[in-house]
Amino acid sequence: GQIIRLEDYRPSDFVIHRVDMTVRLFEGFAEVSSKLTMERRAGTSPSTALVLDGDELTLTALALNGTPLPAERYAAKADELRIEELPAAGPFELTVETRIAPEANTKLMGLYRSNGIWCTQCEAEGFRRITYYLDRPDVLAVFRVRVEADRRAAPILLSNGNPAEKGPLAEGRHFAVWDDPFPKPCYLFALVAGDLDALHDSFVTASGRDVALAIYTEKGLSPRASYAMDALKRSMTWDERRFGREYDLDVFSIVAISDFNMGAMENKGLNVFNHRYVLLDADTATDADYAGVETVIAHEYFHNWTGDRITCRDWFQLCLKEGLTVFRDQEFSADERSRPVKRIASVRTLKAHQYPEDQGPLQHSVRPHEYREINNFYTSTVYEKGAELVRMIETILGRTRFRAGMDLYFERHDGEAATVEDFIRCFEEAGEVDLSQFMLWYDQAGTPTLTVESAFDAKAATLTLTLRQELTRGAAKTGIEPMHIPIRFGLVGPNGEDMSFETVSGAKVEGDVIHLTRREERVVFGGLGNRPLLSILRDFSAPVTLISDETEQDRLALARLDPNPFNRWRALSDSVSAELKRATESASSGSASRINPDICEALVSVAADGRLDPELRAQTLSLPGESEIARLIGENIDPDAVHAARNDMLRAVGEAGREVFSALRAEMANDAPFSPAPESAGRRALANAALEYVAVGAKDPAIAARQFAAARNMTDRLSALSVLINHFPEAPASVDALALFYERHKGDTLVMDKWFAIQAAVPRPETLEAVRQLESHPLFTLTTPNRVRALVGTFASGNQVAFNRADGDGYRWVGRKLLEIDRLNPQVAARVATAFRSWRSFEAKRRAAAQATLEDLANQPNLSVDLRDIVDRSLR
Ligand code: B3K
Ligand code: ZN
Repeated sequence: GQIIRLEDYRPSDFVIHRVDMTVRLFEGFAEVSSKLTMERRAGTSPSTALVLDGDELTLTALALNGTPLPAERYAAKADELRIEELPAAGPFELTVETRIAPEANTKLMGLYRSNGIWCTQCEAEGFRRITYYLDRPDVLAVFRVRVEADRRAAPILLSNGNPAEKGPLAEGRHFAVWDDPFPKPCYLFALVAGDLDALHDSFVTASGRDVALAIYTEKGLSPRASYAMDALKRSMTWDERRFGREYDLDVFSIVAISDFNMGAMENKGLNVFNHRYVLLDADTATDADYAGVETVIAHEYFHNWTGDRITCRDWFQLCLKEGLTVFRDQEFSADERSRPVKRIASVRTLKAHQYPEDQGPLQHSVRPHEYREINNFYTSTVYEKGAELVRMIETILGRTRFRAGMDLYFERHDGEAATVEDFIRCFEEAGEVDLSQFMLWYDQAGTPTLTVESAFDAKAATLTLTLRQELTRGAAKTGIEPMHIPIRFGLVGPNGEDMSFETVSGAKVEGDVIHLTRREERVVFGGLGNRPLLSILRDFSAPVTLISDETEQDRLALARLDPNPFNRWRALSDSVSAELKRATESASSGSASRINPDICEALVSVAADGRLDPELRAQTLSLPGESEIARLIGENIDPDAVHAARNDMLRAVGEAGREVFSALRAEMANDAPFSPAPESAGRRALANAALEYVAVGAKDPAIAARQFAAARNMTDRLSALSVLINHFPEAPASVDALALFYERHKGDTLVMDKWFAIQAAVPRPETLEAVRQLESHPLFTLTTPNRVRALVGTFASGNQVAFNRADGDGYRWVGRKLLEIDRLNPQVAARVATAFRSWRSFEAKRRAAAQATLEDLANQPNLSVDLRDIVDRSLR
């Protein structure tokens, strides 16, 4: 594991124009023959050797222009093929043959087999596990791929691009040839072969081109792909309308695979998905699953332009495709569903995942400067914070100029491997703005703090804001310079309308955006007859930590009056957070405290407000999670106190809103057949939020048990089951429900993942023992990433109380599992290990225990580069 640095980037010595590949699949092995048409790059010295990347490869043949190369001309190692004395100028053909073992590939990178299906995952560096190649994103080539396999084992043979030829071969075998006319880096290569079912459909693009759509699944599961197909077609339409982007091949296929390291992969024309982001129906999937499928389908499809047509020059530019594509999928969901609800959900995700990352030892900038293992940088900083940066550009430019910048980007860089600078330059030109200061957002890590003080002068009729930004963490490495922070705002009058002001001076203000560009600036609004309520950072216009001098009273007033729905939510949720923080502090000091009834009342009245979208009400009612509360406290955290405080609040609100919540459950009930539409999902979300308050308020599992028994869809069933086992873990009703759930769904892999996960999430120390039992359950396996994430991942990242048990046993158990997982699948191990990232913020005893486990891991001789990188950085 060497350190790779952005500053060391230089282009490859050779270029590859085209790749003609034949992959012959057999039981137990595969033969790969790849003919590379390549050339020395102009300016490369004629004596420079060609060094192709490999990873656990065995070379079986090598030829130059059709003639086998003598042994002294090359050196083949598992991780590198070095060839000397290649032609000084002009194209040549290199034929490289390797033999690989997909069945033995437990890392699930390269070509592997999942439930009998041959499939590939090449991003970031998996292609080098298939054949020797220049495995870097700035080497773009056109691919023609021939796949051969036994006709019975693999009636379906797929690769990127358009179908070219197919036909029979001797001995019951057959072949198919695929042609991808768009030059691409090898990380976008894909191959799938197997006995698959398909759901077919079609799409006509804006310019009238016919596209054949297909979603391939394991046998018998294709009916469950219909929502995914619908989401795909909506994504295609949306990208035409919103960004003018049409699809460009004759076919677009998605394959759902059960063993997959992450969510999905945007291979050109042939996306490969973790089946959890494809397969859905009312009986097995929750509303959250439906929303997740819609998002991931859209995300991978949008990559066709932001990722495939325009790719990244090097892996440091990862946010160029990922941040931008997350921004695009968030916009899609906002347009398809409710914009404020989507914004609230995205901000909650950002705070739950990216903020702790940015505030702990795994902190890195959106564009990292160095890495040991690139797969560890597919992080929420690159993805979610990366999306926030794109959103800030839109806020700074306004929607029209932002679109012009995107148009320029597509036009100028189509077919290229670009950089963040290339991207930013398009907006500078199209928007006629200087974004050089804005670039700091890409290179300075950490969450800036934005402090806002306001002073109203009645005599002068002015409101003066003093705005200050501060960035502390990451300072040593990157320096800290003030950034350009766009702050959307409004001055809310007594009747809940935005007041207009007559004059403004100080920092630059454009429309409803203040541009803070210095460490500290003032803004003075004049001509204000009475004191407005300041609604600041509307729609969360910048990813900062906001500290304002607003009072509790101001917040509760804003929660009622602010015309900006996001900030109404923000105001109340900040009150709730402050109260939870206070309650936690008094719980850890052992003193009893009462939850502020005003806050409970405010929550109950939002719940009862029939003018509000049910899903928005559900969002408001959903309290911050325990790790979010812990993050707000920041140091010396006692997770048991956090848990107690959060439960006290649930109970207090449940008691205060007893009638309202019961009435809501009845009002939101729906006899119509299941629909995944956002309106129906919103009603279920509100009803299920109410269920938890009713059950906790009444200290009675019976209501949840009844809902569990009567439920006609997975959302209602799983919500009831979670309330039962989280709040009444010992109750017979809970034990029975868990067993019934198992009996009903034990044949369904995706539902069994839920069954493992909800048990791993039960917030009490005893969950460790439960999880250790589940480890020996016949359905548990360490070789399927989804199952590992469901049990070990949920325990480590989704269960503050049990993972951070005071005796350190939670850490030790996860540490042992990490070693076992690492031997099979380093990427999954590394991902699970990030659960330790906040270890320094716990109280001393836990801190010491976590450190001991991490040090134990660090002292292991045979850790993968992936896991070692996370462990070392966590200890740093
Ligand atoms: N680009 C892939 C992620 C690849 C992860 C490699 N370790 C999926 C996505 O972001 O769309
Ligand atoms: Zn992506």
